[in-house]
Amino acid sequence: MLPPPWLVRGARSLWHWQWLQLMGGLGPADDQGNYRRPPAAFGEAIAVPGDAAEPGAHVLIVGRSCPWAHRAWLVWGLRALAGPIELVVVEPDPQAGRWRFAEPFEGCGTLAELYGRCGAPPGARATVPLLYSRHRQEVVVGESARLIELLNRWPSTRSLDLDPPDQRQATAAWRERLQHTVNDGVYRCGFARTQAAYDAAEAALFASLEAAEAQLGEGGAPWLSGPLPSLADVQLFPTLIRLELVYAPLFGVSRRPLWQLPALWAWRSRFHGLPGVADSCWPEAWRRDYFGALFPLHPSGIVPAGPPLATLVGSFPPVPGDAGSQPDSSG
Ligand SMILES: N[C@@H](CCC(=O)N[C@@H](CS)C(=O)NCC(=O)O)C(=O)O
Repeated sequence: MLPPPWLVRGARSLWHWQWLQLMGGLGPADDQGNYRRPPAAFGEAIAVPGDAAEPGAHVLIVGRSCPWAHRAWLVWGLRALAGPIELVVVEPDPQAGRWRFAEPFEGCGTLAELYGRCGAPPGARATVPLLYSRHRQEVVVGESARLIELLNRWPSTRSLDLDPPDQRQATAAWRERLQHTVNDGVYRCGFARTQAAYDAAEAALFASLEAAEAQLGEGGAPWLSGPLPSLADVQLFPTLIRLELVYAPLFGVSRRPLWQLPALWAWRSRFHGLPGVADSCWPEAWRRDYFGALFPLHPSGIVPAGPPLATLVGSFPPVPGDAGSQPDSSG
């Protein structure tokens, strides 16, 4: 028998109130219900340190599921920086809602301890990515947009410049647009508190994806800002590679599946094929972390099955027996 309408109404408004409280734990919103990402601690731009080329002097701390960490991981991989910069992958602790080290790092068990030790203001979020100096025992930079610029200038044996001079203006314009409407845009959809907030973020997201599609479409350059890959491509990839796996089902960004944007589909496959990119992709960890940890959006914690990554980065449509239809085992 159905419960009486007054009970359904009461339970719904109580649950909605509780949901708003829980969403407050994920991040702040303005009074219109738009998600507002808090600023990072250690967010200042800095110069390449004098001991940059010294093996093991610096450590890049990342988490597999985090798209902001993924962009730093990509530059580290694309520019072959494993010699001078050690990569440390932290694990999520969904119960405590924080990152922890698999092995104690500089005497710290959690990222929050390391932040505290490095002088982060009390209450600052302990976020990845983070570049740490072992010699100075301090954070070099903890904000991904500045960090990828720094890693692009880091001395490397692979002379790849991801800010090619002839494309600099276009790269900067794309990066600025992507940061707000796409990279943060998917979060602004998923973490919206009201329909209007969601609608605005969703429209801006797809307007940018359609602009990228037009840019890369017929006769366009292979990369977002021109003939060479740039930091703009680096910024777009972590969001687009998570689209079908996480963001469409969890954040509600499914108006246009990527197969309806064929130039972007081809671009994603092309980027995934660059040396150093595939090793940074962990689809099982992405799904486990997002669906398992974002309780207010997915209280059951059940991790749904998703398409194998290989079917998202091959040619379209996937050909049976082709590498593109093999199950992905990297995650
Ligand atoms: N603005 C930061 C955002 C980084 C960020 O929000 N990272 C998330 C993971 S996707 C995190 O570490 N969150 C932990 C927390 O908020 O406690 C950047 O771009 O570096």
